[in-house]
Amino acid sequence: AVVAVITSLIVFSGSSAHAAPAVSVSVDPASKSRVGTDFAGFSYEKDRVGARMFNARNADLVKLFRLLGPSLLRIGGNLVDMTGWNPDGAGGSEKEVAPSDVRELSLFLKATGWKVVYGLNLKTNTPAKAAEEAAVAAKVLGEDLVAFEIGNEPNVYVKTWPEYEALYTSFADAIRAKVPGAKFDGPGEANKTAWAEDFARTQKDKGAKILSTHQYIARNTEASIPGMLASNSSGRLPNASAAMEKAWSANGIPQWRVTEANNYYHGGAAGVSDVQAAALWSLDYLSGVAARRGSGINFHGGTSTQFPLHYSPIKYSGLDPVGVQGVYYGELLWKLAGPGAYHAASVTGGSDITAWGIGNNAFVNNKGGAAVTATITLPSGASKARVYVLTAPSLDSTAITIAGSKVGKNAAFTPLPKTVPVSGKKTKVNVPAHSAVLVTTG
Ligand code: BDP
Repeated sequence: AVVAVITSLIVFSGSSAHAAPAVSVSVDPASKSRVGTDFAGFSYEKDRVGARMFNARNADLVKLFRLLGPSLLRIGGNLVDMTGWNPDGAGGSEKEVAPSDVRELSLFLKATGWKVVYGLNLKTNTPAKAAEEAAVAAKVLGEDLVAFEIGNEPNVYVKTWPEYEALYTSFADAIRAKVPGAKFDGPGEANKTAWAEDFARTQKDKGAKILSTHQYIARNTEASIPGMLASNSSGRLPNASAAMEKAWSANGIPQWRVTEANNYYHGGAAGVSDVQAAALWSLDYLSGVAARRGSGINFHGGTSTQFPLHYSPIKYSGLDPVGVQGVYYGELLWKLAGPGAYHAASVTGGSDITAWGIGNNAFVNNKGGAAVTATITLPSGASKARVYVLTAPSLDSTAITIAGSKVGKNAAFTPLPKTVPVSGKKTKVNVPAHSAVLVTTG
C-alpha cells in the first residue's frame, strides 16, 4: 500500500506540474557586434589604490578577479576627485596615492591578467600634478594601462561643454606632454550623454580611445526589484546606450563603454542591489550594451568611505573579500559564454523573458514567476550542449548558484552543467522561474 501511495503521488505530481509553458527562442545567426573578454569588468574608487586593496598578496581577491577575467578594472569614482598624489609618500594611505601604491596595483594586474583605466583627479588638482602622476602611472603600469580617465562625472561640477572642453584640454595637453601617445577615456558624465558627441568629435584625434558614460537607474530611495528589472527595456539605461551608439558610430572613436554603472546610486539598497534580481538585471544590461555595440560595462563596487556599496559584485570586510553577490553572478554567467559574436534573439510565448546569443551559445533570462520550457534555435548546429542555470529560491534571495555551485570568497566554483542533446540547431531546456539559463556548445 505504501508503494501504491508513493506511486500515485509521483504520478499526481508529474501530471500536476504539467508541462511548463512553452517558449520559442530564435537566435539570429547574423551579428553586428563582438563581445570581448573584457566586456564585463569592475569599477572601484581611487582611494582603494592608496588603501592597497589591490595587491598581489590579497589571494582571495586575485582569484575572484581571475574567475571573471581577464577583464578591465576602472579606477575612479567620487573619490578620484578627493584623493591626492604624493610622489614622495610612503604609500598605504586612503588620503593620497604614492608611487609604491601604483606598483602594488601593477603587481595585482599581473597576478590577475586584468588591465586598468586609471583615473586622475580633475576637480581638486592642477594639470601639472595630474601629469606628474600620469607619468609615474604610465611607467609603472606599462602595457596594462588602457587609458587615463580625467575626473569623475565632470557634469556634476562643470556646467557647459565649452567649459569642460577647456578644462579637459588643459589636463590632457599637460599629460600628453609628459606621456607621449597617452590614451584617454571620456567624458564619463553621470547619467547623461549630452557631451558624448562633442567629446568623440573633438578628442578622437587627440588620444581619446574610449567614449564613456556612467549610468545608474535612479537614486537608492527609488530602489525596487520590479523597477530594476524593468529598467533595461525603457528609461535611462536603454536611452543612454542608444545615444552612445549614435555618438560613437558618427564620430569614428574606437569604442564606447559604460566605464561605471550599477543599479541604484548612493550605494544601492540591501535586498535589491545584492540579490538574485540584481544578477538577472546585470545580464540584461550587459546584453543591452552589446546590442548597441558597446565594448562593455564596469560595474561599480568594492567599498567606499562615502556610504556602503550594497550593489558591489564582491562583498568585503575591510580590504578582504567575504563573498560575492548578485551582480558578480550575472557577470560570471555572461563570461562563461564569451568571447564571441553577439546575436540578438526573438522570444515567443512567456512573459518577462529576454534572450540573446554570444558565439554559438544562448542565454534565456526569465524574470517572470513561471518556469518555462524553451525551445532554442542556435545560430549554428551542434550535437550537444551544456546548460548552466543561474538560480535562487526567489528574486530577493542571496542564495544564488550557477549550475549548482555558489562562488566562494576564495573563488571556489565547481559548476556541474547538465548535458542536453542538440538536434540540428535546436535544443530544449527548462528555465525555472526567476532564473537565467546559459546553453553552451563550445
Ligand atoms: C557614482 C560615483 C560613485 C558612487 C556612486 C553611488 O561615481 O563614486 O559610489 O555614484 O552613488 O556617481 O553609488
